[in-house]
Amino acid sequence: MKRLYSLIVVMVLALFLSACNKAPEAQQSDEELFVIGFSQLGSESDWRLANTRSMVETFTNENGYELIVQNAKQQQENQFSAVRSFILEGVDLIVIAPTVEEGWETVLKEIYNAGIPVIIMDRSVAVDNTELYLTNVGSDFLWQGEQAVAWLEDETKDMPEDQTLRILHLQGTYGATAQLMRTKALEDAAALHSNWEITAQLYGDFTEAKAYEVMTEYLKTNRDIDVLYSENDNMTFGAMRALDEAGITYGEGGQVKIITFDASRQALQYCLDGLIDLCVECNPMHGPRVEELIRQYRAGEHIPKHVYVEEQVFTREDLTQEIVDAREY
Ligand code: GYE
Repeated sequence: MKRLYSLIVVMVLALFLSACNKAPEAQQSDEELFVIGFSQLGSESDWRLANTRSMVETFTNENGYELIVQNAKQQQENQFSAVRSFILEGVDLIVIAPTVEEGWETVLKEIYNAGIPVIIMDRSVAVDNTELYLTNVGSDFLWQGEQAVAWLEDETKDMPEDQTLRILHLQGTYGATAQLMRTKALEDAAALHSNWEITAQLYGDFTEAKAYEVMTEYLKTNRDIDVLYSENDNMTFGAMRALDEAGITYGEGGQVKIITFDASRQALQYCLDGLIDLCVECNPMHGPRVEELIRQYRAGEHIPKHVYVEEQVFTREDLTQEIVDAREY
């Protein structure tokens, strides 16, 4: 009995000591890590995968962060649930890459009331009270669309006025800033040029599979296309496959001029190979930019309400194999 008693005492003591040893350590590392809840809208494109990678590679434990990533699979409701779970977990900051612009007011207020700062990344949110988020970091999507349109104007400047330029327009997720602004640039330009005709607007939801499907269907009855204006690279790849199968040529010397957005490595390669005419850059490597904003926020520094990324356009003349190979995404 005495032996058993001392054994219990030893065990309890051992447990106590190990708890004493471990507790401060665990507490310390928990305290050190800055916890970020990241609501990523989906994994619909190469751009998106690169964007997620950039965030994961930036916000590592070694860098002092814990990143909780939730993939919303292109559904805004899933983003709402993700954000609410972040509030319950009591994260230090929330990053949202919003699917669409509308519908955020309520959930942003919930985050605000919980006292958690929010950074909007990539696309924007349409809310009256911009105090509900710290900042929005992303591309200037209207600028991108305007670059595409300016290039097309230049390309077609010698076209006779009575000849129609037939533009097929592949659109991304309706209501997403990237869709709204790229569409606006094209529609505004088409309204200014009496001989530009948007012959159809097809819904590709920013995915290769959807674009392939709608293009295949469309090409069964319509083959008169001069320009394909595609709102992202993956839709372009799907469209190229459909054009191939329909026996319609494109790119340099082909029937259809192709304009694409993102300028991912694969698209640049096609451009260098003469299959795509214009790549408008959309840079997904936001991790370091978001980190810098978080650093500024934690240091109590002033943060601009909107941070735009500098981007460029590429035609074949701007590219070499080295440039393509060095592309990060
Ligand atoms: O162009 C597209 C992605 O919002 C910038 O979304 C992003 C767009 C990008 O699916 O590839």
